[in-house]
Amino acid sequence: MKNLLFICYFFFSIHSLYPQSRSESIAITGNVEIPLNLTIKDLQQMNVVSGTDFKVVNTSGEIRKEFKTYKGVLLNELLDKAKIVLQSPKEKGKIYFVATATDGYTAIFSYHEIFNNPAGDKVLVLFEENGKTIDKDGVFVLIAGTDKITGARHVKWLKSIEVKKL
Ligand SMILES: Nc1nc2c(c(=O)[nH]1)N[C@H]1C(S)=C(S)[C@@H](COP(=O)(O)O)O[C@H]1N2
Ligand SMILES: [Mo]
Repeated sequence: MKNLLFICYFFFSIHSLYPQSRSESIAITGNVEIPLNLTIKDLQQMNVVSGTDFKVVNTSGEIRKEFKTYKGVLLNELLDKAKIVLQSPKEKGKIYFVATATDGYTAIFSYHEIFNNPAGDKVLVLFEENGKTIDKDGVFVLIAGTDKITGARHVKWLKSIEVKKL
């Protein structure tokens, strides 16, 4: 009985440390020529962008979290690597990207927001916060740096980016 209690306690503790399942890779899927499944190692070999002082702000304006430094790769670079399928340039207006986490949390970006607006140069898939791998919030976290309420499209436990067309 004691052993059973101990085992239950052990699994409960692990569960509260990692309430969501962690995805060790990000799948880039959908309307792409080359579907990808990228690990931290893959991202480290791409153009790594570093930044400082990111604040995760919620709808009430409260700072939920702050990281001093971060490292990641631009979403537009990941999408270029996967090569978005376009029959004609006019289709760009119909293309959008769905970032999904292991708990089902979702954020959406449009093609023009990412490739035709300064906002796109601040959308990153992070693999490092404060000089360390991410840990508590999963392996990858997506951020949208020019958002006002940065919490809304701060996607923890990121597992996939889907390229879709209306
Ligand atoms: N995967 C995932 N990411 C998420 C959420 C979530 O429930 N699941 N909550 C969001 C919300 S509502 C906010 S305000 C920010 C900061 O929330 P936190 O303090 O729980 O990290 O993360 C966002 N990212
Ligand atoms: Mo939030």
